[in-house]
Amino acid sequence: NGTGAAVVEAPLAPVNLQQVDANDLDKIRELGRGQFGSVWMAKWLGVEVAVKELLGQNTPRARAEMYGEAEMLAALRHPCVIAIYGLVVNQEAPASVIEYVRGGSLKGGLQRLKQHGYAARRVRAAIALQAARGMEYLHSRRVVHFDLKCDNLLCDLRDLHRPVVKIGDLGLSKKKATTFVSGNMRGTLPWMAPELFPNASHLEDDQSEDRVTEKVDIFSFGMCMWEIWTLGDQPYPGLPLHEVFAGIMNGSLRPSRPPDCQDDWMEIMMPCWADEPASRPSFTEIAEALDRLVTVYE
Ligand code: ACK
Repeated sequence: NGTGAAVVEAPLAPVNLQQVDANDLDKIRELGRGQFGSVWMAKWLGVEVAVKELLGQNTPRARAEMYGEAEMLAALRHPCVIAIYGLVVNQEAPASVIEYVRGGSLKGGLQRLKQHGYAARRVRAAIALQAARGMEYLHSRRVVHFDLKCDNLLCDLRDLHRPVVKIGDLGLSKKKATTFVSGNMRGTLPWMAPELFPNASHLEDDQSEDRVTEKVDIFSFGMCMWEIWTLGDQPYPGLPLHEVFAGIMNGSLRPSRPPDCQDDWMEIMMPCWADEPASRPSFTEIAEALDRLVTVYE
């Protein structure tokens, strides 16, 4: 540019986050791969951590997304929300260093409980309660998750008297601005609230945008409660995606009552799926109801 000054390439790593030296990280084993890259169990100066590494699509856009998630996590602190420790910047693949949760995804944790034939109601209520508390906190900080599902929750279920559940993946979360910009699909289909679909049924475009609020997470939470009760079943097995899409949008499709599902569980879960977002409960209400259930099921 003629001035001799270095051209700064956007995006920059957030400055308020600890910079982790790649040489201090001892990668132990790969936990899994997502679209974005891979997750490792590692030791950072001897302490167990999880490292989320960008691979393949190490583009400015992917980096911006990772930094955005890291920055958002750094501003949050709650026992039911994963903690971030820092960012690795001195290696080719950018990576974030986050809290390691021993049981991995809640989806997997639930399915392991099912394999072991374990299904105490109280445990399920306690698991749902922790997820609701984490979400209550996110909403109190005006963060909307947009992709809440048991795959994106982390758990430690070694002690079933005190199960640990944390909101684990904020890749799609956004601080809710007063005006919401939509247009691209966000979320995972069977978990997505009807107002998230483009051209939602009878609504005008700008009307449907107004309808996208934090209540989309409540709809998804209802799906999580269904996953928790069924110990990790997949909603609508075998139903073609276009039918799921149409059914959620026109309100005719909601998960059926799981066999043996208690009325008091249904009474918390069903209102989450109200067509009208404003009719859905808040996470505070859900958490209070689940808290009572934990005691009732004792
Ligand atoms: O079910 P899993 O073992 O739990 O498979 C996925 C995999 O990495 C890819 O996302 C696991 N995972 C992700 N983040 C963490 C974390 N912070 N602690 C422990 N496991 C994690 C997840």
